[in-house]
Amino acid sequence: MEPMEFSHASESQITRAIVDEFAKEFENYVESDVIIVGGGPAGLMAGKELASSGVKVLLIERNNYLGGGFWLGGFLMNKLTVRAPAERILDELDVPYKEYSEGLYVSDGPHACSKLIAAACDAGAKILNMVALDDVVLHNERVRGVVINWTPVSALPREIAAIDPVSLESKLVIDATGHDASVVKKLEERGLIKAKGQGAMWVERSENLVVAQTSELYPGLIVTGMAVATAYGLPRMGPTFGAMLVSGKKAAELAVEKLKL
Ligand code: 48F
Repeated sequence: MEPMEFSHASESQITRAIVDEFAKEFENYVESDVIIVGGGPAGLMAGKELASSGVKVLLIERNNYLGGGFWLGGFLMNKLTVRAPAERILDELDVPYKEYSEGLYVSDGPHACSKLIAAACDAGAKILNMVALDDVVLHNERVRGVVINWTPVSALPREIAAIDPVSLESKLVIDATGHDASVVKKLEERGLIKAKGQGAMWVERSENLVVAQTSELYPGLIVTGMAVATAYGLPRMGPTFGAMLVSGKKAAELAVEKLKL
């Protein structure tokens, strides 16, 4: 490699670049069309589809990394499965896969996950990671946004970190928090809905039902992915991800329809 010298930038310029750009973007996304809570396969897929349709969409993820359970597939083995016809979504994302048996496809978790993250970002979905849902904004029996705090703050006991969160407004919120169904639980705490909790493993039943029941659970709140199973009492499905991708797509389609009303 040729000898090279990096361009000049002082320490203060680097700090200013980060602060300026973050502040501008954060201010812009204080109001969005859709806020997605949770950056696993369902949330990322919904984010990609919404951004591709021109919707202003912000995705909040409490971890530093995006992707949820999509990185590792099953049993720490870096392989994930999808069943037909969800391999078509892997095609759309340009993810390589192998047909293991008729209608059952296997792919590498890191490859599939990084392609999905890149697709959501390329489409224009904005991401706030290390940010956790603290509560929902609720006006006149409709979800109007989310209350958030930095994950390190929300992870500390209240007695040593009494730091108030901030609120972000949106026309719709999507709960894509997986098994936790964190947004749904905030409504349940107030007695507004009753989450049924997940049933035991039954992959064939679960995948179809999760997609079928991806819906607006409460005015202003759409559920997708495994949060659907927790909300509606559906069986678990384990390390197969077709329903997560298809449910994320369906959640985005529902949101686009509702934004038109
Ligand atoms: O768990 P996760 O991957 O949910 P999903 O998209 O997919 C489920 C599958 O991974 C798998 C399965 C079937 O294939 O059974 O488990 O439904 O991703 C959920 C994301 O939401 C984040 C969490 O860190 C993860 O990345 N999350 C959960 N609670 C919060 C949150 C919260 N309160 N605030 C912000 N992010």
